[in-house]
Amino acid sequence: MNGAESLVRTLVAGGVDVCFANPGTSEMHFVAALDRVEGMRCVLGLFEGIVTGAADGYYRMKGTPASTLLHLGPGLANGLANLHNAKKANSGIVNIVGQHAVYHIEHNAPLTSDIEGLARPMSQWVRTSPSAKTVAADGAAAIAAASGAQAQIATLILPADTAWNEADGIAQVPAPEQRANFHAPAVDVAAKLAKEGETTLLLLTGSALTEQGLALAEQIAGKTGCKVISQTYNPRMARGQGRFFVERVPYVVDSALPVLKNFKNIVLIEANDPVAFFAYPNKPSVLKPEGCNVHRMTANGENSVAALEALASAVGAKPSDVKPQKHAELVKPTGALNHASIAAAIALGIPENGIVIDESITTGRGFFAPTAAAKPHDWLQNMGGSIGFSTPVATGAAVACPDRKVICMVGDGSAMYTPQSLWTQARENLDVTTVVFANRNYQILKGEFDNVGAGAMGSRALDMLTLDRPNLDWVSMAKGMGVPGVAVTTAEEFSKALDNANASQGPKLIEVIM
Ligand SMILES: Cc1ncc(C[n+]2csc(CCOP(=O)(O)OP(=O)(O)O)c2C)c(N)n1
Repeated sequence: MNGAESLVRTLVAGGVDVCFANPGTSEMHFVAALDRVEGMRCVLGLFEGIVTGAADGYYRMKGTPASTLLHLGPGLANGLANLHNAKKANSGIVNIVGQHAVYHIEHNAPLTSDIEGLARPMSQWVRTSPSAKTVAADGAAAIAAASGAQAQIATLILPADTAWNEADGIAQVPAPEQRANFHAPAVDVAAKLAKEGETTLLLLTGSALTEQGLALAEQIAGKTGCKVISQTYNPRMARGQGRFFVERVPYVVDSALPVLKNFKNIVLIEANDPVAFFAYPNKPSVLKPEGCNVHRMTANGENSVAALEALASAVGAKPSDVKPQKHAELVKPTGALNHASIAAAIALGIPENGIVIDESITTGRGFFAPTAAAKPHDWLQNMGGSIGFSTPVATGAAVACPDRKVICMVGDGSAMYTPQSLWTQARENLDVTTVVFANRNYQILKGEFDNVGAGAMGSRALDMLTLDRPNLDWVSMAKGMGVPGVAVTTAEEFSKALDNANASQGPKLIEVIM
């Protein structure tokens, strides 16, 4: 068995049985090993941002890592933006990058580069395997680093000769770290603060946004009167009928400040201290009001559900303390497409147990409240702000959950970063409906131009923020990649297109012309 085969066998034995790949010459022995080893599903992405984003979506839905296969420094570099997003989402990925044979590196061939240097900012764990004898053990260590409570981006660099030379066999994966429990004294402090009622905010993300975590937060809020809000962006949130609806801290600074202004205490449950996405002249970076105390109850990797159970018990909260919530009614929209009618159609179009990937940018800013009473679903957001995240993440989520429908909502500007996802969805027959909001603008940046005080917009500046000349034709692009598409211009047409998409399995695209 050569090194590549020892690695693939170690991956499969260690539970990493999906590999999102875009290989080159230095990875050919890994590719060859796929033919000899049963049990590895290999999914080709036609750009590395698809590969790394898909691995992020896979982890968020499955809770265990997939592997990638990337081609030297440039392949890794193409995938870095979505690795950045995945790292911010605390996703685990076994990120495998090919390298020249060790003896070839000194010759400075065209593809030679500092791969470790490129990997480090977007990986918490980086190792170059020194020989075919060590590849299996290094692969096992990468799996352990990408799994468990503190899942990481683990980049394993695989020189070509370590792949083709003779190996010793496969390696056992060390037991990953278990999710740490929580600190009881931190819960005691949170209990004291929660009892102060509406001047205390529980700020949630991570495992606190599971159905179970939210149900406990709802009981605590019902009993004590404290408020519960989620971070602006969250890796995954359980939402829809029967689940506790929580608002998010608004993205826009001027909207976030009034939401937070009356809190004397913020209890962080995996969440970060609320800060503005960007700095703006004469606006604060820190969004909490002056004098507000921040207390951390749990950090990423800790068991927030167990901590919320302890908090509920400390304040005496029970299921009967839950206060009923009134949600926006679901009504089929008619007439023109606008943010409200689009939201109403989406709310009815989310299928039972659906997975929603949200990169809707300005079109979707108001989607949360109107979709509160949609069928139960999970909602995934971009944690790192690098656009081009959603269609790859949708691809990986669909691979992870073949029995759930994925709805990917994406602005046309964002969708143009990683449109190749559609080809992978067609090839793998993934159940993804991509909804592109074709406003033919970088709409958000028009607002940001004002917000940073850039002055009056002239025609050359405007040209940098518009996507016209020519207009993008999403239905044709989808067709070219094997995905059937339809363009809609009214609310009725949009609802019908969503119903049609839900009526059958497989990838589809809806271009919402705004
Ligand atoms: C990798 C990367 N490049 C550029 C940006 C800056 N940026 C943020 S939003 C945006 C445009 C988004 O346009 P679209 O998806 O059409 O949504 P809209 O603003 O029109 O709602 C750009 C270019 C970014 N966030 N990430």
